Amino acid sequence: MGMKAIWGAIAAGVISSLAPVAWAELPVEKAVLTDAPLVPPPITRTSPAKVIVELEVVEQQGELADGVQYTFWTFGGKVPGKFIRVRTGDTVEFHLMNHPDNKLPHNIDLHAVTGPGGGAASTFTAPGHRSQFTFKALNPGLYVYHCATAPVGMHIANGMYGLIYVEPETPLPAVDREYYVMQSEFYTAGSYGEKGLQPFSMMKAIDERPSYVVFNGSTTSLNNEGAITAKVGETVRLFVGNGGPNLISSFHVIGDIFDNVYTEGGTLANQHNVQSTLVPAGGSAIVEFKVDVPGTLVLVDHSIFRAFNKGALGMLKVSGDEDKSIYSGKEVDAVYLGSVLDQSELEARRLRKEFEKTVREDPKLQKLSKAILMADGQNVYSNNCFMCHGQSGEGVPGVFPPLAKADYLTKRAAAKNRDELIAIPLFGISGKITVNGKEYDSVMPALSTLNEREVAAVLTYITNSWGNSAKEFSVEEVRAAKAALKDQQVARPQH
Ligand code: HEC
Ligand SMILES: [Cu+2]
Repeated sequence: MGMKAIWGAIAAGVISSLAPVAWAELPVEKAVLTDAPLVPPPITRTSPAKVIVELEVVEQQGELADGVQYTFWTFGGKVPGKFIRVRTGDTVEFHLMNHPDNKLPHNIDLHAVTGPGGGAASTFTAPGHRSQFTFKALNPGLYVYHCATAPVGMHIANGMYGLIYVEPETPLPAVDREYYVMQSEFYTAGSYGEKGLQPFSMMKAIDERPSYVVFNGSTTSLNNEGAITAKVGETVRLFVGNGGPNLISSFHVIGDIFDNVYTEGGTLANQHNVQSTLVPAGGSAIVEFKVDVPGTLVLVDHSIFRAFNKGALGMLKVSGDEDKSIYSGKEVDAVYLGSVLDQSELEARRLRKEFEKTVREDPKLQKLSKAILMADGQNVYSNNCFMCHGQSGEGVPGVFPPLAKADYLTKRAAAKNRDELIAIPLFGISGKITVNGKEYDSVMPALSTLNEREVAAVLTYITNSWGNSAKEFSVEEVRAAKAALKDQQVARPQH
């Protein structure tokens, strides 16, 4: 075709659709893509651009939980996939590359796309190939993208999802911190915590019985070193996604209240002062809050067994100065007998106290005293420790160290000077410690409400349960340790 013929064809509208004249006039830029929990910087442009997005599909093995491996299928090498940020009106030239070492074809359905399959129809790509298509980001909002290759559920269940944020023309108000948090479930053949490389279970996925519910692709992603951070007084915006494939998230941050919620990832801050917000499978939400006091805020799916038994737990560590007018810490801890206790119950309590005292003071009854310490210790444990260390001292992999058959504990319980162990409930413990070969770098707060007898009881209990065994801790031993440790504590950092 000669030059004249080409212009003639354009004029006739024949090949105009192949020659994107308008696009050529737009400034061209390459999208900044980030791995969770990071978000690309806000867009400062005030007019549309042509944005090039290059996303590579990688099938690779990674850690789903401590000692638990999984073959993830990823957009960009991690779960969730890279965060993409464009602006309303932008023309997005999308390149999908399928790594030559991969075994399967993949594609991408971006919920931000107006067009067949959200792009899936144009991006079906075999291993070692690349596809390209272009779309105009017509609607602002926070959108999920995912693979839509059959069996779709399996591709999503293996990790193929992420978020694309289409900024409104008038951006949301500036905040101090923005983070990317995406919930999803994993359906492994083994149950929660079962070690080794875990295959995908189609049966569990169909039955919607996940072994894992996690934030950012593993039980440990958002914990300890992975925790997101902020300083007192700052505003935080979380871009929250839910890859599913099946469950709806009751997203909640323990210890704060959402000042603004952009429900379902839309552009309207349509609710204020919210405790938990629903995030649909294949949907999103934007939440904003100011952090007012220091401490660790805990991100959970408030379908709470998912948080404490399946991994849907993350941390936002807030540093800065206390404000006792907002949060005082515990102010009163006194005996409360209630109004319903009748005289006989009070009498029973008095007798029990008297009995315990007699037992303690009579050397012949010393043997019994351990049994009583154990019983009391079990009580103290279920009121103060089990929520972190587990009902049977099993801990939570990567988050809370175990007490059952824990070398850290048993070694110190057998030592001549057991002050180091006694210090843990009295003053808390933080920083790097190694328990049974696994490193923990977290914070256990001081349990300052426990009296000396309760400390002795709970230490006796944990060092003589679940396969542990040690000499009992007496009240006298705890009292002496407390006195000796008190001076040292002044020098220690407080958490
Ligand atoms: C809020 C959660 C939490 C509570 C409640 C809690 N702990 Fe801990 N505990 C931790 C964390 C986290 C660590 C590890 C700290 C570190 O990494 O330095 C730890 C460490 C320990 C250790 C040393 C490590 C090990 O596994 O042997 C002992 C012993 C211990 N805790 C006992 C207790 C006892 C007894 C109670 C109740 C009186 C208790 N904890 C309550 C979170 C908690
Ligand atoms: Cu796929």
